[in-house]
Amino acid sequence: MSREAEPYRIKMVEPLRKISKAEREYALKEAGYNPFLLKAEDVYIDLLTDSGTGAMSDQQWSALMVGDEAYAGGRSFYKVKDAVKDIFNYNDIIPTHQGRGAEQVLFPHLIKRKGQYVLGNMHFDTTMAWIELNKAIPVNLVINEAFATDKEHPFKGNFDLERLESFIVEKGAENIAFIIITVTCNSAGGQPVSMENVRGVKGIADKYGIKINFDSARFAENAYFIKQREVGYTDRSIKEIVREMYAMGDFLTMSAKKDAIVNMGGMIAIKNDPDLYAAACASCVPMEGFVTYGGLSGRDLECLAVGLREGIDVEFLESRIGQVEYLGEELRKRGIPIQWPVGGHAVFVDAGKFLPHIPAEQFPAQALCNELYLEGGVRPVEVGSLLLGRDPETGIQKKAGVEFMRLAIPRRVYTDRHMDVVVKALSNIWDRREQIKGLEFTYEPKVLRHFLCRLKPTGE
Ligand code: P61
Repeated sequence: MSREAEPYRIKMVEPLRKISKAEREYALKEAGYNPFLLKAEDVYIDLLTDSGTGAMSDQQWSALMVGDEAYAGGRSFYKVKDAVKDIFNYNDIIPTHQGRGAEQVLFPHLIKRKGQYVLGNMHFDTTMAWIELNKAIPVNLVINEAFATDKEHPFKGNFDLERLESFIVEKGAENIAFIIITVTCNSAGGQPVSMENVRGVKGIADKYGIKINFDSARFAENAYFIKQREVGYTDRSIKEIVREMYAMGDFLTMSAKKDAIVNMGGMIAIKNDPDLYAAACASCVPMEGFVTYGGLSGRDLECLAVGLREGIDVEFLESRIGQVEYLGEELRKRGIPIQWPVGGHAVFVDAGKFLPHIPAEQFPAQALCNELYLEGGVRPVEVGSLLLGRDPETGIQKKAGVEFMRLAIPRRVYTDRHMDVVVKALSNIWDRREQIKGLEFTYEPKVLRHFLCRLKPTGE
């Protein structure tokens, strides 16, 4: 694959430190075999997440200085509002401190009663948590190809439209609170949703009078894949693709820490529904803050307005997704099983296939995360049964479609040489994979347990 060089040069650097293997062993044990509990200083290459970990540009850092810190009606709010109108063509915004803040404020206005369903391609964990906390039931209706990691498919984030419609017919449209289209589909491996599929979802939603929310953390990466892979979009700009797509939705929730390249921030945007906007505003004030800052300082909003525009730059997207592809291809060449094609923000390693001797309830992907830390000082994250948790009603462990270890690449932060370190470390583990053990709990919190749980290797 031939790639252009990065469309930027580096103006500021941050030193990295690599501790010894003995120190890593000690640190991991102290962290209860849960990489979330490691000190970041003890990590060499941090691929836990692409969320809030990107490098801001000189334009963003200088925008910080002109932030308007007025409590109400600040200038910086209007810059974000203008950027959202320009890129998404949605009229109203409510800033929030991050993506889950947006979910917390908006979802109670969409879920009318206990037991309603929220239909998604695949809900991310915090989204699922907010749906469940509002006493609704999240349902995933992604196509089966999403779980066939070695099967080529350009849009593995797509909804299974037949299952979507038959679910609505079976349960009754009045029992569906709303639909969420997550772009890209994080839990399936950062996999995109095609424009054609969004059109299909919109057709069904209109037929049954159901509203559509876009979970928009990686909206620009999704648009880039449409430009690359979908017939008729090659010559369209990223903004044109985003506008066409969002014309089919009613509102959006966004974690701005991903494609909008800020360290903290999120928002709700509403296309054209003054009543919903008014209701969400009324909740925002006690939960997040006044409606023109919603948990963010004026300087955060300034950076966000700039980041939204930088995030849709096609040369940047080409370089960013090119780096993720580079990592994926190097691993695949060595026979390491990954979700293929790779997603926009991360390479997802199929840990179930990597460690077939470890059963799901002993969390093979978490075991692989730990091993990669021990081997190379690299910190990935588990996206499998540990993250999925238990059924809130029965307490039974849910089983993930695929046990993924995610290598999420922060934006504009690491070079390809860092990717080579990851490839080497994972290849070394591949050669001795039979020796790796599963894990069991020593402490298991009830909600979103993966963040704070403690584990130990089985039999130790
Ligand atoms: C991530 F380990 N994602 O991918 P907030 N929607 C979507 C997300 O990807 C998302 C949110 C909403 C993270 C952060 C993260 O167990 C974890 O700004 C598609 O994080 O509130 C977040 O946005 C929520 C990492 C979240 C985790 C939960 O890394």
